[in-house]
Amino acid sequence: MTDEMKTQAQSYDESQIQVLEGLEAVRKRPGMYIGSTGPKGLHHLVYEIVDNAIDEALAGFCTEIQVTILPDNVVRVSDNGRGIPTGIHPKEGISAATVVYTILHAGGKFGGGGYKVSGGLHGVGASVVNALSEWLKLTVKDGTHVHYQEFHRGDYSEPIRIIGDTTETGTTVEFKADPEIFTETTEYDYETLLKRLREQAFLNGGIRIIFRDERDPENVQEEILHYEGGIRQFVEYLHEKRGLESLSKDVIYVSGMDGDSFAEIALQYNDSYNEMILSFANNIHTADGGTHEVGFRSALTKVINEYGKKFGLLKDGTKLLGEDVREGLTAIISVKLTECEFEGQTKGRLGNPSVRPFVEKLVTEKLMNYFEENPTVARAIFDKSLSAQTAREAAKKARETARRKSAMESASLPGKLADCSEKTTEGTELYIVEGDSAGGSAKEGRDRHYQAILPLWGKMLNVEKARIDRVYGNEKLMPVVTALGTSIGEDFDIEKLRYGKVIIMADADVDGSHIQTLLLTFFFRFMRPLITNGKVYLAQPPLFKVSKGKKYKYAFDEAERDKYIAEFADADGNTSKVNVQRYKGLGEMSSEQLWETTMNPETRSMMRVELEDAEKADEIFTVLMGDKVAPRKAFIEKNARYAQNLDV
Ligand code: 1YM
Repeated sequence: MTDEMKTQAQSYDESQIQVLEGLEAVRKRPGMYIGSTGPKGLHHLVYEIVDNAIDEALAGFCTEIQVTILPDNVVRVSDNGRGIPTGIHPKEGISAATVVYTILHAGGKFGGGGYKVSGGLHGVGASVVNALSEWLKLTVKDGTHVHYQEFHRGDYSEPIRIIGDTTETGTTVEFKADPEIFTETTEYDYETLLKRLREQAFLNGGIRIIFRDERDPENVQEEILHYEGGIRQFVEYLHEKRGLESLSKDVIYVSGMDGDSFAEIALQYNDSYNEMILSFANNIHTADGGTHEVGFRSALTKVINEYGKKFGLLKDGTKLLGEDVREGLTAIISVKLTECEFEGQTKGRLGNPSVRPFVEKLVTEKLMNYFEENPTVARAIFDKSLSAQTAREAAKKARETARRKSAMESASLPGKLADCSEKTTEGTELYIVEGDSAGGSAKEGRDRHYQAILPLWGKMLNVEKARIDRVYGNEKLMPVVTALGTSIGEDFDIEKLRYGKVIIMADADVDGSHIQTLLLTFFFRFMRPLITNGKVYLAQPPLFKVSKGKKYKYAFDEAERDKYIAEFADADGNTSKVNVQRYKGLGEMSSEQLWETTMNPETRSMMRVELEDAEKADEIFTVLMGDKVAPRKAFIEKNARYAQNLDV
């Protein structure tokens, strides 16, 4: 051995020890590095690797990224960048590529220059993915050679080596998540990955991401995500997907720099009453907003008010509020900073103080210019805001009337409500029941001590097509509001909820799911904390009664029905004495049956409505309850499973 070889071998051993200690920490507390070891953490592995490829694209060296889910949930990420450097790292004495994949926090320290723009949950990157993978294979092409190295749970037995020649450049990583770590599941969800990759393609306009799912060889899926228009196309995509009509043809786009900080904003108004502002900092979604969003909002309010003042269009002495100018707005805000400060419990809020005045000034100046150059669009936006203001004032009047009325009638409950005798909320339940006949059975069957029944009938207001002023005084919805006691919108107060649980009981048919969806839309838009506090449930009435003689069982789907038929069959499999009754509606059940199957807390099964993803839920409600048929049809065809079993 030469002296040089000796020192190399020595530092190789030293790095090996360091590697094992570092990666051992990751395997001991994976949650600290990837947030969780559930599905979220699993998908995070892919994002970490993809982020490195996106960084390379942002540095201007890579144009295409391929992400493929292979059979057995192996993931392959490949880019056509420069390839991770493979030369000996001066400090560690081993290949830089090996350092990146084995030493914690290695990622951004090399190279320098330019900002590290993308980055996952904690930006620790490749070595964390390696530590949490059963195996990982790294291939680097540097235009001359193909370099290759393999790892097992972050550890390696052979250094990186040359396995061939090439004229190409790029990096390919293939890995299999470790089932010892991801005990819940190692299966990737196509839609989850697609959504995130699409988002990255919009945020980094021009990059081409090719996403493939090859897990089922019979049914390979491929999606090419390539948007030259960047976040402008993101806004168009969000409108199209929801079947929303835009107020003007063009998406408004502004961008600018302040020192090393970059900000860009794309916005467009649509014909709905909802606002959707999605903000990002260094390509990370800031779900709880932050300084970039605050800057944008105040600029928007200011510019539209200025416009009104300039042309004398504002009603005397009034001002448009933020909520007025954001009605029907879809906006994407993306900032890229050298250093992001993320705040809050889930690190979902951007904290950097200087970003607020930067974005505010940028949007104010550029939007003012835009309004001057595009007077027709400016006027349409102003008029829309003004109509929102008018509606807000009407809602205020309606609210005051509703308040005065309820004060006068001192909590007079709806006539149709059969209240429970228990006066505290403890253990009490309100059943909202479709139809008078089912309501009758429910009233008879219930435990009147703690179960209240509110029957609903007839066609209900679709709140997706109405503003709050129409909810006040609506004869179908107001009984629900009064029975719950909480009021709606800004006035909503969960402390005033009169029951412990709110249970929607509807037929298991098309009309039933329609009424269920209408009520959920209403709760989602006007009483959202009712859902986020886990107060809303869906009753699960059985579909079949399978009986033989005096024995019977209730079945909640076809599979269960067939199971019970088989159970009740004679020893020789004869089912001629088995009787199957199909319930077409709640009204067909006797009050005893309804109690036994759907209302008795000891025996019933219910679904709790949870809000896993408010953005997704928003989309579902817009598409399902909005007035465009084509996107709804597409949605239902694609999500037949979800549409039947709405789990918002
Ligand atoms: C499939 C994942 O990791 N691509 C990738 C990573 C790097 C580079 C190029 C790269 C970066 C730099 C210089 C630099 C990384 N290199 C490093 C480190 N794709 C993927 N493509 N040359 C190449 O940042 O200066 C870390 S990531 F540290 F080795 F330079």
